[in-house]
Amino acid sequence: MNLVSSAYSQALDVIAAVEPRVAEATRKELADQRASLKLIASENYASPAVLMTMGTWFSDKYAEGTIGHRFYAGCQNVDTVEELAAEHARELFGSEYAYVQPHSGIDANLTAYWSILAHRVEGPWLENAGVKNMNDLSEADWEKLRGELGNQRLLGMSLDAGGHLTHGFRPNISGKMFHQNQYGTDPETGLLDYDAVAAKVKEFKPLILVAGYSAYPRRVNFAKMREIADSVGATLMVDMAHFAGLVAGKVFTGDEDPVPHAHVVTSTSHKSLRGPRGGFILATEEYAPSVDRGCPMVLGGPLSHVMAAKAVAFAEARQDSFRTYAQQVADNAQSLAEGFKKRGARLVTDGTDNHIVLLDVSSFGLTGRQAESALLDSGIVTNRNSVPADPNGAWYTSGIRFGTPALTTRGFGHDEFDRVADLVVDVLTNTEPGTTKAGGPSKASYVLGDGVADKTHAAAAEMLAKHELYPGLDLV
Ligand code: DSN
Repeated sequence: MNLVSSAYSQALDVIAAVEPRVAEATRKELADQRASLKLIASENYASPAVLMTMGTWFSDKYAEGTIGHRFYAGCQNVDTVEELAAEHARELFGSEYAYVQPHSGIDANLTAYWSILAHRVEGPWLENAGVKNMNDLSEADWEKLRGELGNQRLLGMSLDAGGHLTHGFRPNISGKMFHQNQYGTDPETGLLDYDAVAAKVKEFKPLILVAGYSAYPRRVNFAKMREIADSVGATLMVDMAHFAGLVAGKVFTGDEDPVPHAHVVTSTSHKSLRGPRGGFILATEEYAPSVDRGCPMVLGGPLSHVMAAKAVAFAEARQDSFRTYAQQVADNAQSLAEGFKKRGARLVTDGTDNHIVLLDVSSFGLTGRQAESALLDSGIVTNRNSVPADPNGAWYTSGIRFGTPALTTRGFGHDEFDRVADLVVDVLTNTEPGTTKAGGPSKASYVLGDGVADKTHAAAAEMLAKHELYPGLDLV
């Protein structure tokens, strides 16, 4: 038995001795992940080295504060791994500063927002009031400052155009703490219209312009977005959570690389970047001191075991093989999109040039919810997603979002993604909308044709068998 098999088998025995049901669910999760076509655009498979780094005693250590300046004693080893993660991130992305403490993408965005507010609003306030620290402000000044912080303008991409809910959408705190507004995409092409964004920025005059997306299947010109932000003195913040792997792998370079153009860049580490579940922030030197205040300003104590795993993942992403992987992710998305188009399916923006393909399933007479469920029954794991001006709203939706990072990690190539398109189209063609219990039209229920799920499972299993997840990992 190889080292990884033996390490995990023994670890599961240790867990089973305390709570066997957790050990069993963990084994089953591996089996389930191995047995399905994972096409969720925000998921991937981290390496055993990354996964194992998360399972250590670093989890037991409190380390609030920053490298070398902790609120707890005994953080010398946490300092080592946090500095390694930050150093690898700086080198990987060519950024002036990296902050690796955020626990998730939402935490990274919230930390970035407060850091920008601290830099742009609180800093000048303190200077005007002639005090060094917020705690030294008078009660009256405090009151006024609170009002100003809470009334800043934020402009981001709208959710149904592909933006993320943390970009000012109402159910998220960003939509409540800011005076927010959104830019969309061209109603005809579904593409970003930079002139329209520029006009909206001139009219709305945001303090923060957010670029980045979680469901837009195209590249963004960040040099143009910076020009637009500069036209009103806004801070450009780019959320690259989805495409960080394509930036790290040098698929997005020049104007498409956000790091040289944005003041602040936020990200997750677990999507196309293939690291542990977590977040991080890159920034210019100018913003670094306020981002560095993330914990305890916004964040709870850093997860030292995850920061250690970020260091391992970023080291992996600095290897040449990661560039090959990232290019394959983009090439496979092209193959998937072409595969859909040649079978008559409708795509938002008519294609892709990143890792996302957004299929408009209304052409199959289905809602996103119905399509997502029918695909899941057939062993194809995706998620439903709004399309621009979606008549079915954000819950039922009219779209299915596909992503190539996970199956590319398993070794799927061009022809296999064409076959995936074939299977998806076959399932959706053979799915009919169902009815409610009372017999009326339903946006959720569906009827899958006889034998379709079994046939698709069998075809998927054949492909998956050629590309085992974690080859050589055999649990005993
Ligand atoms: N959950 C991530 C995604 O699926 O895109 C965003 O938070």
